[in-house]
Amino acid sequence: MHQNLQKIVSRVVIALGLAHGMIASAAAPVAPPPSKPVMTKSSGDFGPPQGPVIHAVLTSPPFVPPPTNRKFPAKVIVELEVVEKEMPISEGVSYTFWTFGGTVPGSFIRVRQGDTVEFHLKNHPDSKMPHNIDLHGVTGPGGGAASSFTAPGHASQFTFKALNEGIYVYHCATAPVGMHVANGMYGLILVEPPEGLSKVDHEYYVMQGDFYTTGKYREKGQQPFDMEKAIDERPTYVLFNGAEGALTGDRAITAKTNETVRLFVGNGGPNLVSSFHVIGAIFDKVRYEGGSNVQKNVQTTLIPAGGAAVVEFHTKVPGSYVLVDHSIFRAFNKGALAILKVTGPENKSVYSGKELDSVYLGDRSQPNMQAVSTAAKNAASGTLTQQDQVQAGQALFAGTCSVCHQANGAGLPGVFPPLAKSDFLAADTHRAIGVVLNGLSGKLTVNGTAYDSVMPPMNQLNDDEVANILTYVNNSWGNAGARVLAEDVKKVRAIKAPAAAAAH
Ligand code: HEC
Ligand SMILES: [Cu+2]
Repeated sequence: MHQNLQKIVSRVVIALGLAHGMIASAAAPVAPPPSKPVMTKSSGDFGPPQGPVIHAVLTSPPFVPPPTNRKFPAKVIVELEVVEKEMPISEGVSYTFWTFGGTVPGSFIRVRQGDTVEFHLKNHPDSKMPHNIDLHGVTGPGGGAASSFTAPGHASQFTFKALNEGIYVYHCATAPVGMHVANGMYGLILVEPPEGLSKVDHEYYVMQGDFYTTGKYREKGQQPFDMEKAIDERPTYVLFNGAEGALTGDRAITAKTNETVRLFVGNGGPNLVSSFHVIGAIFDKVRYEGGSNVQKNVQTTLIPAGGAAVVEFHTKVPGSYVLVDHSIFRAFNKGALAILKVTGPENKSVYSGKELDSVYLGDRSQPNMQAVSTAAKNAASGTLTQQDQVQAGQALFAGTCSVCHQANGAGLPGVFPPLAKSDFLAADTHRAIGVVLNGLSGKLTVNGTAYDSVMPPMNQLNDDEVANILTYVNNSWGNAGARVLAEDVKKVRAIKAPAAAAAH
C-alpha cells in the first residue's frame, strides 16, 4: 500500500504554474498576528505558524495522507487542480465527471488544528466550466467559495486558519451548485486535533455520492447528466468513490485479522442521506457527524449530504465485509456497495465460518466483471464470439439468476425449476428471452416436475446482457447450445411477449 500511496501522492501533488494563473483575490496575510494567542483546543488558534512552510501531501481515494505528526501550528500550502474528465461510472458506462484532483471523491487533504492553510485552486485549461471550492472546515463566508472562483486555465488563492478539528466535506459551489456536486465535485479535509488521532493499522477514504444519468442503471455507452432526475432526487446510481466497482474485486480495500481499521466516510450527496453500514462488522467507535463526540458499538451511522463520519472497528474474522448504504435498494440496484477484504486465520470461537459471498455480493464477487467488458467491447466492434458471450453470461448469471436457479443450474426442488437439461428451455430457446424480460408465473412442468411459483421480470438487464446470459445457459450443463443475439432480445422486448401465457 505504501508504494501505491507514493505513486498516487506524486501524481496528485501538482506544481502550480502561477505564471499564467489568475489571482482572484489578494492572498490574506500569512500569519495574522493575534494580539494574544489563546492556547486552547476549543479556540483552535495556537498563534502564528511556526517552522518551515509545509506542502500538504494529497492522496487519491481510498488512500489517506500520513499523520502530520506535528506539535506546533504551521503554514501549509495546498495545491488542488480541477479536472473535467470522462471516466467509467459502471461496467461499459462512461460519464463526464468534474473532479478535484482527477478523482471522485477529490484528493484527501490533511492538516492540523491551528494550521494556516494557503489554498491554491487551479482549473485545468481544458475545462469547460468555472469552478470554486467551499471547505466546511473554513471559518469565513462561503467557506472559501467567493475567493476561489476560477475560470478554465486560471488559478486562485486564499488563506484560512483551521480553527476547528474534525473531518469536513469540501465541494464546488459554482452555479448551478447541484450540478457541480452531482458531477463529483466533493472530497474530505481532515483537521487533526493537536495531539493527533490514535494509531490504527489502516486508514481509508470512502465517500458516497448520488448520480443522475439520462439512461437507466447500467445502460451502456456515454451517459449525460440528467438535470430533471437530479431535481426530482431520483438517482440512477448511488456509489462509493464515484464508480460501481471502485472498491470491489481486486480494488477492494484490505486488512488482516486483528487489525484496527479507520474509515473516513463522507457523503457528497447532492441529495441523499446515507445509512452507512458494514455488513458483518460493528463499529467500535463512531465520530458521528464528524464531530468530537464518540459513539460506541454502532451498527449503522447516518451521514448527511455534505457531512462525514469517522468509523473504527477491529477485524477479528477473515472474509469479505460489504460496505453499503443500508437504504438497501441503493446497494444492490444502484451500486452503493464496496468491499473490505480481511485475510488471516479463521476465528471459530467468534464465527463458525463458511463465507456466503454470493448472497450479498452477486456479480460483484466476480473480479471486476472483466468478461462482461470484453464482450461489450467486441459487440461494439462487431467481433463478438459465442465464447465471449458465454464468459460474460457466466459472470452475469452469477449475479442475477444463480440465487434462485443455483450456480450449477439445478434449481431447488419444488421452488425453482432447473435450467440444466430443462426440457422447457430446450423446446423453445427463444421463449426464454420473454421469460427473462417479462418474468413467469403460473403452473409449468419442467422435466416432469410441476412448478407453480413466480419469477420476477428482469427487464433492468439490457439486450446484450440477456443475450449473454441465455447463451451461457444454453451452452452449460448439457443444454442444447443455441446462441442468442442482442437483436433477438430487442425484437422480443419490442413486442413485449406474454411470457406467462406461453408457459402453459
Ligand atoms: C427470484 C428467483 C428467480 C430468479 C432471480 C430467476 N428466476 Fe427464472 N424462474 C424462477 C421461477 C420461480 C420460475 C418458475 C416460474 C413458475 O413457476 O411459473 C423460473 C423459470 C425460469 C425459466 C423457465 C423454466 C425452466 O426451468 O426452464 C427459465 C428459462 C428461467 N427461469 C431463466 C432465468 C434466467 C436466465 C434468470 C436470470 C436472468 C432467472 N431465471 C432468474 C425464479 C427465478
Ligand atoms: Cu465546479
